[in-house]
Amino acid sequence: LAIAPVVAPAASVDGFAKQFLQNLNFDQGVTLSTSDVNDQYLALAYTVRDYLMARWFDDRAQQKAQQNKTVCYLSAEYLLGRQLDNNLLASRLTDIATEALAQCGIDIDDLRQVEIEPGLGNGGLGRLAACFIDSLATMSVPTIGYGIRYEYGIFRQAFADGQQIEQPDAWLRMGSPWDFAHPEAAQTISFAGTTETYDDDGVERTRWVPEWNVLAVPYNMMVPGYHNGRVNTLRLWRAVATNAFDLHTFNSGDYVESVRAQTFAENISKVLYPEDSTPQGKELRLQQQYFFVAASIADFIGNVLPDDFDIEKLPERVIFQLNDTHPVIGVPELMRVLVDEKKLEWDAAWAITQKCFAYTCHTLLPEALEVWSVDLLGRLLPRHLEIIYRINDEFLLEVRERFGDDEMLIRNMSIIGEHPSRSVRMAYLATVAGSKVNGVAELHSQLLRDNVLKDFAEMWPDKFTNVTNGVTPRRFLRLANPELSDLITEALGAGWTVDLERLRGLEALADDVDFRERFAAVKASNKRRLSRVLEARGEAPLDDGHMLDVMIKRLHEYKRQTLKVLHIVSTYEGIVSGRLDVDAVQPRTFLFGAKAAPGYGMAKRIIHLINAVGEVVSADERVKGKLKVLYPANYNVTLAERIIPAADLSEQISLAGKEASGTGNMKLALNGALTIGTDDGANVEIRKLVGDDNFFLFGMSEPEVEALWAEGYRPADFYQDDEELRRAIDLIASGAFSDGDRSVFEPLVSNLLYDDRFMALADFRSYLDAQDRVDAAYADQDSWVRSAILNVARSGYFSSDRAMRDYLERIWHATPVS
Ligand code: 26Y
Repeated sequence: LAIAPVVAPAASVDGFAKQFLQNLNFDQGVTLSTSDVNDQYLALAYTVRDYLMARWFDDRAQQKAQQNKTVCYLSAEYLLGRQLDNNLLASRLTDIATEALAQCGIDIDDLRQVEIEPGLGNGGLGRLAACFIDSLATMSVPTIGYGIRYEYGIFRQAFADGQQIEQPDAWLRMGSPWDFAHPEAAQTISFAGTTETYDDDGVERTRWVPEWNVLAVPYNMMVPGYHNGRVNTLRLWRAVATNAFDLHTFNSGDYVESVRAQTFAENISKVLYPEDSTPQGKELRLQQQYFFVAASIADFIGNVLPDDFDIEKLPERVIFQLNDTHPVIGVPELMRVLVDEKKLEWDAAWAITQKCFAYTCHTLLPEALEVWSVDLLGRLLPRHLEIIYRINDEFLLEVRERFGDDEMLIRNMSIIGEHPSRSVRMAYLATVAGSKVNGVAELHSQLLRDNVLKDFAEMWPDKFTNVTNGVTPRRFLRLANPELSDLITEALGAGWTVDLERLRGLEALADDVDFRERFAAVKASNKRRLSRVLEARGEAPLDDGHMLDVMIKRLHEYKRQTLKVLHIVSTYEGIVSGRLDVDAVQPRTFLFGAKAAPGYGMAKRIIHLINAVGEVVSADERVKGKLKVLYPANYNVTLAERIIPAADLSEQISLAGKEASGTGNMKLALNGALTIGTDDGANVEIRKLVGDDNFFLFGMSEPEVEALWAEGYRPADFYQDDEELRRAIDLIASGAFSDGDRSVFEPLVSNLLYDDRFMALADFRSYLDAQDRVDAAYADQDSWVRSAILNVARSGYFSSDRAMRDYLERIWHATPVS
C-alpha cells in the first residue's frame, strides 16, 4: 500500500462542513440532530485541527532535518486563553467555518462560549509565554514551548459575602481537543536515592542511583503562526505512574496497595501552584520543576535532534530560555546528562551548558527570588546538589581571581546561601550559568544591574541585557477588538497585524473629526458588548456615558489596589459630604479584576474591602449615576479580552521600582485606554512613546522611593497632614463598609497607618491630583479621543513580535526559517 501524505480538507465551505459532520459522527459518535453544543464545539475544534495537521507534520520533520537553532522556551506556566478563535484566525478559516456551521444550522458564537480556557498560569509571566510562542510561530522561528499539563489550572474564583473562595479548575472535564498524547515518546524521570562512583574503563565516574521514577508523557499542542502556514509545538508533560511495581509489596500479595502507592507520582502534574510571588519551598513544586525540565531536555536531545547528533555541537542547535527561576534545575540536569551519561569532561560540559541557557528575571521583590533548602534538594536530587556545589566552587574561585579574597563578597555572591539555613539561590545559579540575563523592561533591567544582581553585573557586564516585554497583537487587538481592527485596516491596510509599528499611520487621523467619531463609536460599542457579558455572568451592567476605569491584574500589595480604593472612597465621601464639586466629577465605573493567592491573607482582605466599598457605593442613591464599582469574579484571559477593548482608563499604579514590567498596561494602551500610572516597569516606556500629554503620571520616582525609605517612612504622618486622606481612611475604619463592625478592616487600616510597605499613603495626594486631571481631560471628549487614538498609534513597539526580534538578536542568535 502506498501511504498517502496527509491532505488537509478542502478550504471551502463545503469541504469544511463535510469534515465537521464527519468529526461529529466518527469522533463524537453523534448525529447533527442528536448532538449537543459541546459535541459541536469538539467537532469544530477537531475540524480546525485537521486543517493544521499537515503543516504541523511538515514543520516537525523540518525541525529534525534542518540545521537551524531551535528556541526551547522552558516555562512552568502558559496562560493560553481560548484556542478556537485564535486557531481559526491563524489558519484563515473564520469565515469558512462560520458559513459552514450556519449551513448546518449552528451559530458559531454559541460554540465559542463552550470552550473552557486552559488557565495553566497565574498571570503576567504565564501570559507572556503564550504571547511569545504566538509571535515565534508567526515569525517562522522553530520553537518548542515546554511546560506542564496541569490537570487543574489556576483556581476559579467566586465571592461569598465579598470574600474570595477558590474552586478547582477542572478544565479537562469536557474533553481537550487541542492536544495529543504521545505515550510512545514518554520519558522516565527519576527522583531521590543516592550517588556512587564507579570505575569506567579506568576513569572514575559518578552515577545517580535513584529511588523512584515517574513517566513524563508529552501532550503536543499546535501553535499556528498567523497566516504563514507554520505550526510550532507546545509540549506539555503529564505525570503518569510507571509500570514498575514495588515488587516487594506486589509479591507480598498486596496488589491493590502497590497500585495505589505508585499512582502517588501522578500528583506531580495535578495542580498549578496559585502563588506568584512568595515561593513556599514545597517539595511538590520542586518535583514539578525537575519533572518538566528533565523531560524536556531528554526529549530535545533524544527525539528532536537526529540520532547521530554530535552532542558537542548542542549550542549550535538549541537555546533553552529560562522563564524566571522555575526551570533553573535544568542547568545541573544538562550537566548531569553531559558528564554522567555522555561522558564529557566537566570543563567541556560546562562550556556547552553555559552557551545553551539564558535567563529572564521577572521580579525585583527579594521575597520572590526562589531558593531551595539544601536538605530538600539533596534528598530529592542528590546528584544535582553535588553538581551545584561544584559549579559554585569553580565560580567562587573565579570571583577570588577577579576581586581578591573579599570574604563578604564571596558570601554575598555564593550560589549557596547560609542564612537562615543553607539554601540554593536559583537566581544566582541561573545568572552564573546563563549566557545572558535579561530584565523585562528598561527600568527593571537597570535595577537588576544596580541592585539585585549588582556584583554579577560588575563581573560580567556584557551578560546583562534588556528585552522589554510585548503582547501579541493577534489576540489582544485583532481578535479582542474586531471593530477597532476593521477601522484600522480600513485606514492603513491589513499589514499591521504582523507589523505593529504601522499603527503610527493613525497619528495623522487623530485630528480627523470623522475618524475620531468612528473611533469613539467603536469604544462605545465595546462597552455595550462588555455590559452584555457582565449581565450574562449575573453582574450589574455598565451605565451609558460612564468613563470605564479599569484595574485588572493579580491582587498584590505592591500593585496597590488599596490606593485605588482610597481614591474611590475619597471621591464617594467627597460627594456625599458636599466637599466636592459634583459637576467636576465625571461619571465613572471602576472595574476590578483580580485573583489573590489563596494563602495571601492581606490580599484577600483587600478583595473583601473592594467588594464592601463597591456594595455601599453602588447602592447609595446620593452617588447614583455618578459612581459605580464592579468586581466580576474569576478574572481570566477570556474576560480580559472583553474588558480591555472597552476601557477608557488604565490603572498602572504600583510603587515605583516594584513592577518588573506589566503587560496589561501595554494591552490597554494598544486598545486606546489612557494610562494613569507611576514611573514603574514598562509604564516608563509607554509614557515616553505616547507622550506626556496622553498619559497621567503621578507618584514618587524610584530614587525618591529609596530616599524616603532611607530617611524613615512614617505613613501616619501623611495621614495626619492630609484631610482628604484622613477622611477616607476614617470612613473605612468607622465600619461604614462593614455594617458598623470596625474590626473587619482594622488589620488593613493599621497596616496602612503603621507599616504601608508599598507607600500608598505617600503617593495618595499625587494620585488624587492626577485623577483630577483625568476628570478634566475626560470632560473634553474630543481631546480625550484624540489622546486615545495617539495611544493606539504609538503602541506598536509593544508587540511581542518586536520582543522576539530583540531576543533573537541579543540573546538567542537564532534566525527564522524560510
Ligand atoms: C516561584 C513562584 C512562587 C512564582 C510563580 C509565578 C513566582 C512568580 C510567578 C509569576 C510572576 C509573574 O507573573 N511576574 C510578572 O511577569 C510579567 C511578565 O514579565 C511582568 O510583566 C510583571 O511585572 C511581573 O510581575
